[in-house]
Amino acid sequence: MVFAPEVYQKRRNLFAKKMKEGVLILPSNPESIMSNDVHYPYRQNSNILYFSGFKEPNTVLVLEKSNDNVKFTMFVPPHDPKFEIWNGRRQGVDGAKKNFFADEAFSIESFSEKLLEIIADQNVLYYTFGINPEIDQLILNSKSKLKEKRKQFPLEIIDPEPMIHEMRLIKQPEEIEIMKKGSEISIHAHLNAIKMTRPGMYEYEIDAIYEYEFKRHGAKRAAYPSIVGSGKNAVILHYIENNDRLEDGDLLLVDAGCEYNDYAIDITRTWPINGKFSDEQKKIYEIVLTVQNECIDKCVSGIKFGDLHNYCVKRITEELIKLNLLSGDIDEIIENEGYKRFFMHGLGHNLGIDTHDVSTIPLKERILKPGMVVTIEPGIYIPDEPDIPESYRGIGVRIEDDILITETGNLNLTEKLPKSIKEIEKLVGSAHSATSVL
Ligand SMILES: [Mn+2]
Repeated sequence: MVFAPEVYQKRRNLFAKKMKEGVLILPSNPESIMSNDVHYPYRQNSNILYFSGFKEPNTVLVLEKSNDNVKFTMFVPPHDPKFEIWNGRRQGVDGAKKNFFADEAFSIESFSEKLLEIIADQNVLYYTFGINPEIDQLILNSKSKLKEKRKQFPLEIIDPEPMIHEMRLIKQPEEIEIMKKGSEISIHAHLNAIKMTRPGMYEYEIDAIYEYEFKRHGAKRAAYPSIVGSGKNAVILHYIENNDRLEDGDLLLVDAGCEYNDYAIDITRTWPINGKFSDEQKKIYEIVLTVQNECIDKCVSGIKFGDLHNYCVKRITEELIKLNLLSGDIDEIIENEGYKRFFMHGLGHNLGIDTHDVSTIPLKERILKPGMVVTIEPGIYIPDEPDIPESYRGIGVRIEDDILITETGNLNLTEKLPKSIKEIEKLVGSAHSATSVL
């Protein structure tokens, strides 16, 4: 558990205040198989993390509200000495009550039977379909079972995610503290990767530096597979093969951040593998850096994020026209989305328990408010195509920082990671040893 149980209790009570009389059911993510009897490392559903901090799979949380009474019930994997010898300790029903403040707790094995009691004659069920197919099916099946017992299936089913996401959108001080620590760890990993970069290394070696630094400092894992794209791979937005050799003269783009105490960090830096930007690389890098800094300055409370995105599009388009990579009337290029050949993603996204946090909230429509954490990540990706001057082909640059909106402006959580051309050129390859020789 990342926070004291009272913190989660407060969040549940706040949700209960906003809900109609009825019941909220939150299922855990299913486990997934990597190979035969080996599972992928388990990651709990983000809403369960938010409302309980409980990390075990095969869990269901239930929050009932009636006559302004709130009851919190947990269904958890039961104690099982044999299982626990092989696979580790469980909280069990007693742990759920004692450590997680459940008013009632049961073995998950009794969920299908108890489910009928829980939803019978409730007017409203808050439930998100599509997270856990097994629980989806139990809920759907309960309709006819309740009918047989002459009980009523909930009249209204409401997806609770938009309500939960509104809560998760605004980070509380204790969450910000965690994100600051996660930022420090991620910054440290980037710094080491930049310092250790030398031509002839492989992308996976860089990837390994992040993995090592994240885990060494207590982060559970990378928040998402690290994108380590050298040369032309940098223009593939979600490149995660990370297999190629780092060539002298190319750029390296790394988009990587850790998951620390359940919260994601998301940082991108781009640097020259040999420590010196070419003229063309420098021109593209300067545009992205200038526009990114401008956008960060403007990323404050009261601004609509979509307007900031549009500003970014306009500035990038303007600069690409100056470089003759785009030609024609700026308004027409924007109208026809001609800029998308070089900048095809959004300016940023919400950040929190998920890397692309609170996905039911379209950030572009939102007015920024204190407590929100968003990424600012413009990029320019030049395709390897015959009509582009050869020296520009395959250049990909993205620079990304994580910005906390405050009452008075903003706080760049990842500001300490250098990004000016001068600083970057000084850092690259400055570590004494690159890699060990096998
Ligand atoms: Mn991002």
